[in-house]
Amino acid sequence: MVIGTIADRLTRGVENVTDTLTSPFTEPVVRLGVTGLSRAGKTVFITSLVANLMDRARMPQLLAESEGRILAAYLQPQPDDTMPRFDYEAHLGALTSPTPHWPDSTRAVSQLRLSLRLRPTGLLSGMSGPRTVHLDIVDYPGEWLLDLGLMDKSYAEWAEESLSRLENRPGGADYVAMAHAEDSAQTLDEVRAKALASRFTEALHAARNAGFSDCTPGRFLLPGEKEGSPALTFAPLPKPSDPPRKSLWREMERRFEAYKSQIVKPFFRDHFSRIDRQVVLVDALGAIHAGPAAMEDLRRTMAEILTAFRPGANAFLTSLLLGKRVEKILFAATKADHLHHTQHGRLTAIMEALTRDARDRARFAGAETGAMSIASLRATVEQTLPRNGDQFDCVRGTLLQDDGSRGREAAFYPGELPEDPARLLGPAREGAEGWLDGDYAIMRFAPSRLSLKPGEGPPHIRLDRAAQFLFGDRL
Ligand SMILES: Nc1nc2c(ncn2[C@@H]2O[C@H](COP(=O)(O)OP(=O)(O)OP(=O)(O)O)[C@@H](O)[C@H]2O)c(=O)[nH]1
Ligand SMILES: [Mg+2]
Repeated sequence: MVIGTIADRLTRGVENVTDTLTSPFTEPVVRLGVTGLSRAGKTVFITSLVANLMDRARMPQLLAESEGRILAAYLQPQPDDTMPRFDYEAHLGALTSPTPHWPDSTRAVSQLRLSLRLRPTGLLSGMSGPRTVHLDIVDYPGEWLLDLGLMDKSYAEWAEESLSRLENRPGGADYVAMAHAEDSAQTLDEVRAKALASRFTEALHAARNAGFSDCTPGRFLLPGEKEGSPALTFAPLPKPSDPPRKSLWREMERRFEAYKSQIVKPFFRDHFSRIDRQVVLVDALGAIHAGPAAMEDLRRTMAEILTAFRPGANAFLTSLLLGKRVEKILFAATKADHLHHTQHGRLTAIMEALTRDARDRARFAGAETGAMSIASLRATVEQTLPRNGDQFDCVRGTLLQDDGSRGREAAFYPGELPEDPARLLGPAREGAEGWLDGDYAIMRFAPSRLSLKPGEGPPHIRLDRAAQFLFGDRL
């Protein structure tokens, strides 16, 4: 255990040294992390960002582009042999096909390297040739960050906490009863272990669906490629007085430790700790539509996820990062094309309020933070329509049917977001059942059919500003 920790530190230390030693001579790399809860819009964000960096006519707010300094952008082979490549071509294919559709849900970490050739700036610009900056974009599920809290816990501690939490949650009592009925001092029986793990997973899903966010282990909700392995086949059990070796309890303990060391730790060590810039995507509109409970859950989950960006809060992470930190974090409310632009400012204010605690802490840790409302792929156009003597600022697009097919075109008015975010966050915190000021509707729009001119990427809202905030200073 101790040896493992020391060895980890050494490897990380050596990596840091080589990074700084070679950086003046090799080409600089910016590692951009893209995260968010499931369905927040990560895949569409990365796909559209890359497409718009390759064809930049829609990126005027990216300074290097407006100053004419980007000479070329091209995809490179994957720098990490062990990480799956982000399937850019398939996702872009879905969005730009003659019957465009949203890309499939993704379940694990993946990465893509985009390289930019830049005209040099500064005093020596006349004397040196173009330089290259590599942008490594890493897509990973926000749910995985919830596991950070497990690293400083033993199995016995975690099991006790989990059981007492589950007791009062919908769908939890059944599992707790099952766990207490189990004689965990008996020798492990794999069939029992599997049954416990699967009932426990069901209980976590039920809690999650009922709006609870602290549902660890995160991989039980989003398993990634390790689904079914022993490290994912454990569950919390009360500790018997003196559990013998090879007993069910001891085996669960061993698997919990394996989960930490073989699943959680490699993710933080190999991927998370190397991120320089981070964008956190949030489907705030979806939560507003779903009501106060969903909004409050989103706020709590975000606060929990974002402790990962406050390294001092966790001993494990502190030892891994060795002082390195994320330099910039952007909190972006996605799918802003569901709103007329006159409401984007309000959505941004809600986003800021939603992540206020977390942003204050991140700032304290030295990272620059920002909030924005964006649409990675604009699926609507704006339209103002008269109704009952009033004017309504609507958006118009092709509706997406429940079966996923394209429906008719329609104009849609989502309701008016309050100017003061407290009008939403206050009732949410207090457990209100519905919004006071009426409902916020949401439609699912299908991506529009695109007819792009040469040099044009897919239509978006503020993706260029997001790019400028995240890595514009490095170009
Ligand atoms: N209108 C609109 N909808 C969007 C936009 N971005 C994402 N969506 C919607 O949100 C859904 C989820 O987007 P993804 O990019 O797949 O989200 P994700 O975070 O990668 O989801 P997982 O891979 O399941 O974790 C899409 O299928 C779209 O319906 C956008 O810019 N505009
Ligand atoms: Mg995805």
